[in-house]
Amino acid sequence: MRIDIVTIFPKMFSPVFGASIIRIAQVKGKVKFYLHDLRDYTPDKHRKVDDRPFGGGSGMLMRPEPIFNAVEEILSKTKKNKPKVILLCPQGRKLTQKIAKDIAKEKQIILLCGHYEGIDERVRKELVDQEISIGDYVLTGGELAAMVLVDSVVRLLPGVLGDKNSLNFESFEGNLLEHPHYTRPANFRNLAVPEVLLSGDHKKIEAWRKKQALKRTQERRPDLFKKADLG
Ligand code: 9D3
Repeated sequence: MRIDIVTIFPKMFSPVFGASIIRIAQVKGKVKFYLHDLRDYTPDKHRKVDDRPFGGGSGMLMRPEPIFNAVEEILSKTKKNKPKVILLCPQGRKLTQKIAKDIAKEKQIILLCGHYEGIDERVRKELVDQEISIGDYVLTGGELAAMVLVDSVVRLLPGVLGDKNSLNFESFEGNLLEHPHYTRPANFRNLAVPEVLLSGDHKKIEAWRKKQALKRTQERRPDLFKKADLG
């Protein structure tokens, strides 16, 4: 998969893309990132990317011209991939595992990181295919949201994760939270691991885990529990 990112803070991405699964995915050739500094696409020597809103109001907006220039240049080189243009913004659909899975099927995506109070509406109308938010809290810009989206998508690309952590076992797949986990030692500071997990009785362990997962989901995420797969 090819991921183009248009941002005024390209350097924010280096540490995140240079570590863990996202780094491994690049080394394995499963994903390639192209970071584009939005200021490189401004026509003026001040490299200005924002301006005041028509009609008044506080705060600045992102100018349309640099964004159009950036996206059009990327498209002119990669049209054959039919890339989807995704804007990270507070007004978008809230990111879910389903959305991440759908995006993971794309050959190429172009991520636009919003900033300031928002972007000129003509960008949305003409360039953007999909708007995504990562949740109902206020971020400073779209960069961290883009990184969250990238993380959720890249780990779904075929061959990125080993079979060990294969995807079916993950939380949210059956709309259940995970059961409690324990590792060694069996007794840590006089805190014991539940007896059943040491019993070697795999049927009993499975039943215990399922019960714990259901209990947790009911207590913490009643919204998920309603949809849960109650075996
Ligand atoms: C005061 C009104 N705010 C709109 C809800 C203004 C505003 C807040 C934050 C405008 C832009 C931003 C910057 N945030 C993002 O670009 C953003 C975001 C977020 O703030 N929360 C969750 N997901 C996302 S994706 C992009």
